[in-house]
Amino acid sequence: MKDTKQQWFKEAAYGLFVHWGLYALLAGEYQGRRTENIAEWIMNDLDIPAAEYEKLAKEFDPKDFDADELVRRAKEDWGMKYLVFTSKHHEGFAMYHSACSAYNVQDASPCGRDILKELQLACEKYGMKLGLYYSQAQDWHDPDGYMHRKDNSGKDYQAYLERKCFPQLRELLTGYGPIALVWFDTPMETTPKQSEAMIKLVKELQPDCIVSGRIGNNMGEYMTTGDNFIPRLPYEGDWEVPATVNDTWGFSRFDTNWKRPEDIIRLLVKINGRGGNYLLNVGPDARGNVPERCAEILNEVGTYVRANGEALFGTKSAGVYPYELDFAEFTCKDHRLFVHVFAPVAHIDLYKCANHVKRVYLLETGEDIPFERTKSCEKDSVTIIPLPEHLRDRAYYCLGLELEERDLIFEEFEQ
Ligand code: FHN
Repeated sequence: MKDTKQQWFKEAAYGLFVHWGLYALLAGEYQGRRTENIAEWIMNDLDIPAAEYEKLAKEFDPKDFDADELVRRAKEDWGMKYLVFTSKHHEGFAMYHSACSAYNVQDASPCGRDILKELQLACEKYGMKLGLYYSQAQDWHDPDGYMHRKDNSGKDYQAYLERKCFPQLRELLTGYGPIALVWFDTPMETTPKQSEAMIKLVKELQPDCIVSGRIGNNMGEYMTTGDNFIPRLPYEGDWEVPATVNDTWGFSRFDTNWKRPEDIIRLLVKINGRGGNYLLNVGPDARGNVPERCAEILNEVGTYVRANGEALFGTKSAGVYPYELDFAEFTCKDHRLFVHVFAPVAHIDLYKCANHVKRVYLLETGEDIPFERTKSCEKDSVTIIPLPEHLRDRAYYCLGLELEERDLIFEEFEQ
């Protein structure tokens, strides 16, 4: 079972992924050709030669980027507990001031700023955990870094690791304060020995820094699901779903396939209810702005998160409730069951929950809601919660049930 041994991660529930790099300048299109894949992959997918792609650095000048404002929004408006930033994505460009590669945001672009340093300071100010995405195997700029579905023969990956990956990890873990986690990604041909060496380096420099599931070789300290994939059942141990609000990670001016705020709230609750964390992405544009629609969606989700934080942060897996309910999802804590209600209903009948319910309340106000515990004709335990008038036409609110027992007790199917 995966165990990060870090309480903050177990309780975090909801985090912000930030994918930002030179690809934001192309925004999904290069010389009139649109990529059909995620925007940050454009260099690989449209076969842009490294010598051409690197010229983008000369145009990168994100005058609007305000690290303080981004972190403030993530913390205060969106209700997130940690932030993971692409310090170097597959394109190979370091979004921090790297001494071991001149291909970095401070030295190679008119931007001339250390973006990561700005984020670090903002995270410290707002009490936000800072994690770093680092693409350890794919590096499309380095002749020895892997590409995807291209000819990688003749590449000396070990040389790449020693020349760029390890030194950059060292810089990242010594120059930017406490790093909560390193979000390795796409291990490709990384051997167990190489994964081990990366972990050793991380732990030597920062023993509390967590290593993501994508380190490869099943050596991660938590399970990272596939992108936008949710395990159907609760998963024991620590885990996280990396996910997008539209379909791309890096900014694309063509991708307007935004999820609805309601869908995101449901996904968050589903993931938390199965014991995982939701790491939701924004892809700022080349000037450093989060797309407006994306921010609006996160604001709306944030309203739910802030009103119902008690039922999200620090929750544990709610197990498998025996019945399919289309209007609700559960999260839980010791002595608490939380019912997140997603559609207007007149009453909630919780069949087969054998816990002794002591109190039912509306999370957002603390208002007591009357309820009745009884047995059905089939002798199932039932808690019946007739909803007060003012809730009957509402959706997207949460009820808390105080339980005598620490854990949930669901009855089996038997006749
Ligand atoms: O290739 C990357 C992709 O660009 C993005 O960073 C996601 C985030 O989980 N990870 C990889 C694909 O799984």
